[in-house]
Amino acid sequence: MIHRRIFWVALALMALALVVAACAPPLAQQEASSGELNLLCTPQVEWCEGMKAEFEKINPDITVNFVRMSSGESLTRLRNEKENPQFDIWWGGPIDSFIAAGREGLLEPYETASQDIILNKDLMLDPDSNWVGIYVGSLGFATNTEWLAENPGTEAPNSWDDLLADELASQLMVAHPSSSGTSYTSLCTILQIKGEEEGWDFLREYAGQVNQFTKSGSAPARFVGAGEAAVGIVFSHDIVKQIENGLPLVLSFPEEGTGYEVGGMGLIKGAKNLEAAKLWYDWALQPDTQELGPKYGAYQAPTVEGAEASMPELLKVNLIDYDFEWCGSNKKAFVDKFTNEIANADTLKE
Ligand code: S7P
Repeated sequence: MIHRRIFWVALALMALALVVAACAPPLAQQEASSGELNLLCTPQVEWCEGMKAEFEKINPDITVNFVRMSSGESLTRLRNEKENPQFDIWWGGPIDSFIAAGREGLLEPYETASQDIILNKDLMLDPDSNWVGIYVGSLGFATNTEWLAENPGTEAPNSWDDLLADELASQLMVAHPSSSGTSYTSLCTILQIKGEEEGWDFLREYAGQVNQFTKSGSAPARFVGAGEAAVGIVFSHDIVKQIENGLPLVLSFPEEGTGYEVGGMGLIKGAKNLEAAKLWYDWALQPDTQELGPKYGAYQAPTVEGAEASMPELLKVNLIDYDFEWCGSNKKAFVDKFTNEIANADTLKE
C-alpha cells in the first residue's frame, strides 16, 4: 500500500517536472534575458547611444555597454584582444573590415532566420556567415559654401580629379585609412576607378592636398563646416547630417563614379555574452529596427525587406561596382602601403 502511494507521488512529481521544463524558456533565452552585452559600435555616437536605449527598452534585463571606435581602430582592437575578447558583437562600419576580420578568425559565424529578409544576399551576406550587411551608404564631397562664395570661380568638386585643383592645395580633409573605414572606402574606390598604378599616383597627389588627416571618417564634414578646410571626403549621409545641423555645406558626387559601403555586423569569436549578442543581431535585422536610423541622425539605407530608406536619393548616383572582397582582403596591404609610402598616421586630428 505504502509502496503504491510512493509510486504515485513519484509519478506526479515527474509529471510536474516535465511540465515545468516544457514551460521554461530554452537555455539560450534564459541566459540572454539578463546580463550584459558589450558592443563595439562604429557608426556615429548618437546612433550608438540611441540603439543602446532602444535595445534596453525591449530587453530591460540586459545592460548594453558600448565603445564607439572607428573601423580601423576596431579591427586593431579585435586583433589585440583575440585571446581574451572584451566585446560580444561589432555593429557598423564598412564590411571591408569585417571581411578582413573574418579572414583572421576574429568573428563567430552565425546563421539565423532573421537573415532571410536581407535584400541582396550576394552582396550583404557573408557566405561563411561571419558578417551580415545592416545598411548602405555612398561616398560624397562636402564643400563649405562660404569658401565657395569667398573664392569666385570655384565650384564644388564633381570629379575625383577636381580634388587635385590648385585652389584646393591644403584645403582637403579626409580621415586616415588606417583608422577610418570611410577613408579606406575612398582609397579603394580610387584604386578601382583608376587602376592600381595610376590610383597610387593619384593617392600621392591627393594626400599632398590634404590639410590634415583625421581619425574619424565623419569628422571632416564638421571641420569643413567650421571653415577649417574647403572640401571633405565623407559618406554622403554624414554630410546630410551636418547640413541638417546648420553647417554651411553643399553635397556633391564624383560623376565618373563613387564608392559605397555596406555597413556590417558580426559576432565576436569567444564572446562572453554570446546569447545576448545573438539577440542584438536578430533585432538589428528587423525592418522596424532598421528604420530607427533617422531618429538618431543616420540616413543610411536599410538592407532588409520591409524597411523604407529615408533618403533613397543618396544611392541614386553613379555608384561603382565596388569589389568588397578585393578591398577587404587587401585592406592590410593597402593601408600599410598608404601609411609607409604616402602619409603616416602619427598626428591625426580627432
Ligand atoms: O554612422 C556613420 C558612418 O559613416 O560611420 C561609419 C564610419 O565608417 C565610421 O567611422 P570611420 O570612418 O571613422 O571608421 C560608417 O559605416 C557609417 O556610415
